[in-house]
Amino acid sequence: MPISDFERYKLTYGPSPIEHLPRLTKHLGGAQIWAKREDVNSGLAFGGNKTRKLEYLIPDALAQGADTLVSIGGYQSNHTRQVAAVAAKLGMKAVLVQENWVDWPDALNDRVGNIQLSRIMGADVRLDSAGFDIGIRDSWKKAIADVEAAGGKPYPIPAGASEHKLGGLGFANWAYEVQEQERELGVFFDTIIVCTVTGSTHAGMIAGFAGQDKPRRVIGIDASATIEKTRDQVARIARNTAELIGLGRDLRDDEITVLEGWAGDYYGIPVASTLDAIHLVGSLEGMITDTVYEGKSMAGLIDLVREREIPATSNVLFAHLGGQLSLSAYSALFR
Ligand code: 1AC
Repeated sequence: MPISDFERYKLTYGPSPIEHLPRLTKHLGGAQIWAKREDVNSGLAFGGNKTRKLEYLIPDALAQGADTLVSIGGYQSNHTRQVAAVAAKLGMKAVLVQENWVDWPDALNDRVGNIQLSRIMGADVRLDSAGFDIGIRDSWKKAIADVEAAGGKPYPIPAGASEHKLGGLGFANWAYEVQEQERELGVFFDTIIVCTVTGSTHAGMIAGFAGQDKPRRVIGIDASATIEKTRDQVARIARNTAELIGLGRDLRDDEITVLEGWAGDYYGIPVASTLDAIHLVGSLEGMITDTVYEGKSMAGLIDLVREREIPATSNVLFAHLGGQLSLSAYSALFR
């Protein structure tokens, strides 16, 4: 059925703003660069891309009579922070498995930033020593079973909401929101740049844009450093989402692009290009990006624009997904 027929529980302010980045555009000397700001999309603990996805999961959770959202991520997961906020707002409980996804030596990595906010919002935060993996984890299944054993009604939400059947809908709808904003702005964004790790943000966009008349490039920049897993996951979720919203055809392989080259060796560990990108957009535009997600996708955008892989005639839309709340765990890099 069309995306407009899916039930949506409003957690965001409405369409997220799109703004031109004139100083960054001038500095790079090529394509026009714009940003769509999911980092300011909601008042719920600073929002972000997962808040938009949760708008489509919450009606299902409520219909099932769930009382506890059970999810998983790294210590500095933005996703689990947004799950905690939504649970608090709806008077539900949140159980969050927080794995040691990033081998990062900051002594406050499991105390500041996202995880601090989740604790403030009353979530049951369970630290787990397991490392990074975007797949389904036993620790999460155990947390779901624990809630059931205690007489609760869990609603399972996998990492990033990505492996959830409705996880792609939030960003399929984003594609239609962009189309509407293009009409108002009188601009067509021929290229979209988005950070991709667990995949459903990028996959949802691919499915949503595939149903529109004018073709455009939706470029995912890998930040997982496990590129094959991310590519497979994006393709699978994009195809499932396309079917769910009634696209009526299979997605072509050339509609699914995940580029590597900016993740470094590990998820969550910034490299020189990440830090350069963070400083550049911060100093030119006052726009804050982070070491895990948007610093890496912005580094990709900068290179693609500079190298004219994205032509100078293009209008590029950078999807800011709101990863910056982990920055305080990386303070040593910004002294
Ligand atoms: C990896 C899903 C992810 C997060 O914030 O936990 N983006």
